[in-house]
Formats: sequence, structure tokens, C-alpha cells
Amino acid sequence: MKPDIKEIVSHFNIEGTFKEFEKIDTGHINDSYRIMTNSTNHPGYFLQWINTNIFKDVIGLMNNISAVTSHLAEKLAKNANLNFKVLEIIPCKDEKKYFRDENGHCWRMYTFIDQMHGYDVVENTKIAFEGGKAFGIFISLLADLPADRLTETIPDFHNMEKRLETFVNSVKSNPADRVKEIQEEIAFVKQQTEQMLTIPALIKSGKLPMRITHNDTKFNNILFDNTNHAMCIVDLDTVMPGSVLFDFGDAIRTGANTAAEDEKELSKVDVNLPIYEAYTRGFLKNTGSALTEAEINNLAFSARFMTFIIGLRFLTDFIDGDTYFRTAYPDHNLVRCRVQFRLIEAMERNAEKMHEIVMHSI
Ligand code: GN1
Ligand code: MG
Repeated sequence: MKPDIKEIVSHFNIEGTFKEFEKIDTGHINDSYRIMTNSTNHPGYFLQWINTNIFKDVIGLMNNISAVTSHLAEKLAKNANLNFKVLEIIPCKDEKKYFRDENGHCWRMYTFIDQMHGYDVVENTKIAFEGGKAFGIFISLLADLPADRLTETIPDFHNMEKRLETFVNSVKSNPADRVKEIQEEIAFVKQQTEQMLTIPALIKSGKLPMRITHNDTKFNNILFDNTNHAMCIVDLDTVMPGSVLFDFGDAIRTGANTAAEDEKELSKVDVNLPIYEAYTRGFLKNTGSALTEAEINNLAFSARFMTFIIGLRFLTDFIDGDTYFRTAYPDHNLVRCRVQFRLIEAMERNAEKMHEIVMHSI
């Protein structure tokens, strides 16, 4: 059944009255809508259905976003020269940060960020540099937010050991009878496993510190203004303690891939080194001096680590019969996985160059 958007909006404390809405096709988890009102001097609103199969603790989730956005807003008020925007939660009329409808569906609202755009494929090095700088600033501004203010919205989100365990169990139980189609991918996972487990080992040993990180740094989660200045980081659902490697790696996975995340023509997949270099320089500009030796030494590898963990999740979801990520056709998750695995191979061939670039940018 289609949700009654106008009725849902009526529970939020908005300026003006509801006029119309438009569904926005973004992300693989939540559903998003742009809400237009009759108010001429207001950009309207961004309404989201929160996928509670994935975000089970909605109160914890919204408290996290609230803690992060207030912290950022306070910092930005003192640093006007940063020229950065922060998401603004629009509470409900009863002051709650989300609305639960009669079917138990949960909704939240932000002010719409007007006249901004994102990039699914990064067009040039200036944009990559700006993007890297923005995520670097984001992490540095959050460095002094006490970690105990945040809950883990998705436990073990980038825990490679757990993700591998889940994968092995899915292969064993083979619920959708798809394992026969993925023998090559299973072999690739086996071949990569040992190296991928070096990161959780460094985390356990304390050599890789936990910081407050975004954890879902797809390049299109950075919004740019019309002069291509990176203005705002969105999608704050997974801001929680994590490694800086998670944020750097996922941005490279998405920003420095020459093809789309779900490109069917695998020969188009490659790592764009100039984009990688520009992003790295931008990112390290504000974070470089705070990083430990283990972080620096693993930064280039983190791109492979994150590409692997997300490829593995796409593959696991394919085996499970597509229960987690939104898909548009039956083997969409497998196509996504193959792109990730191909990108890892390209990054392996360039591993030395990628590490040198980090060392030159620090
Ligand atoms: C999901 O929905 P979206 O695109 O923001 C996923 C990320 C993956 C990404 C892959 C909460 O993010 O971890 O990297 O898909 N988010 C969650 O494109 O699982
Ligand atoms: Mg997301």
C-alpha cells in the first residue's frame, strides 16, 4: 500500500502547508521524498521512511543524528569561514524526532537542502579534492564529540570477521538456491580473506584507534553548491565509532571507480588514480596530522578493504534472496558484487602507487 504522504507530513512541525511531493530515487535502504509547501521563501522538506528492519533502534538512531547535527551546528557557528551546512532535523508536532504511523512505519524529516547536487561518478580532480576535504573536515569536527553520546546504530557494521561468518553461513544454508551461480565469487572471497582479516586484528590490538566516523561515505553523500564547493555531508544514519579507514576506503570505492556501482560491463571498471590522488590530498589536509602510523600505512589498503566488505555484503544478500539492499532486477546484487571484486583487482595492480600517493600527500 502506498503511504499517505500528505497525512504523514501533517504530523511534522513545518512552515506553510503541504502542496505536493516527489519521490527521490537515492540510497538502497530508506525511501526519500521531497516535500513542497505553499511557502515561497522556504526550500521545502526532505521526508524519509526509515527502514526499521535495518535500523531496529529508531530512538537511538535519531538521538545519534540529533547529537551529531547539534555538535556540528555549534562548531560551524564558531567557524563561519568553513562555509559548511549541517542537516536540520524537523521534529514532529509532539516534539518527537520521528513519527510512527498507524502501521508502525517510522518517518523523519529534514529541511530540504536546496540548490545542491551530488556526484555518482566524479567528473574531475577538483571535485574529488573538495569531497575529500569535506569528509576530512566532518571527521575533525566530530573528534571531540564524546563517543558515549552515540549508540551503535548497526552493530558490527564494518566488522570483517562477522561479515565473513555471515557469508559462510549463508553459503551453507543456501536459502534461495543461488550458490551454484557464484562459484567464482566464492573462490575470490577465499583468496582475499587472510589479507582482509589484518584490519580487524589491528583494531583488536588497539593499533587502529576508534574515532567518530561517518561509516557510509559514498561520494554522493557529499552535496556541492553551484560553484562546486562541497557544502554538506548527508546520510548520517551510521555516524558512530569506527576507523578512519572505513571513511576513506568507502569514498574511494565510490568516487574513484571509473564505472557505476552496478555496471554490467565489467571492462569499464577501473581505479581512477588522479581522482584517488586528489581525494587523498583533500582528505589528509585536515586529518593527516591526527593520524597514527598504522592508519597511514593502511589508508591505501582501506579502499580494497571497504570495496571487499561491501562486495561481500552484496554477495551475501544475493545468496539470501535480496532481503537487505533494494534491488531493481533479480541479479542486481550479484552485478554489484562483481563490480566491487573487479575494482579490488584493479586496486591490487595499483597498490604500490596508491600507497605512495598517501605518503606524498601527508
Ligand atoms: C547502503 O542506502 P545507502 O546507499 O546509503 C548501505 C551502505 C553500503 C551502500 C552500498 C545502512 O547505503 O553500507 O555501502 O548501500 N547502508 C546500510 O551502495 O547498510
Ligand atoms: Mg546510507
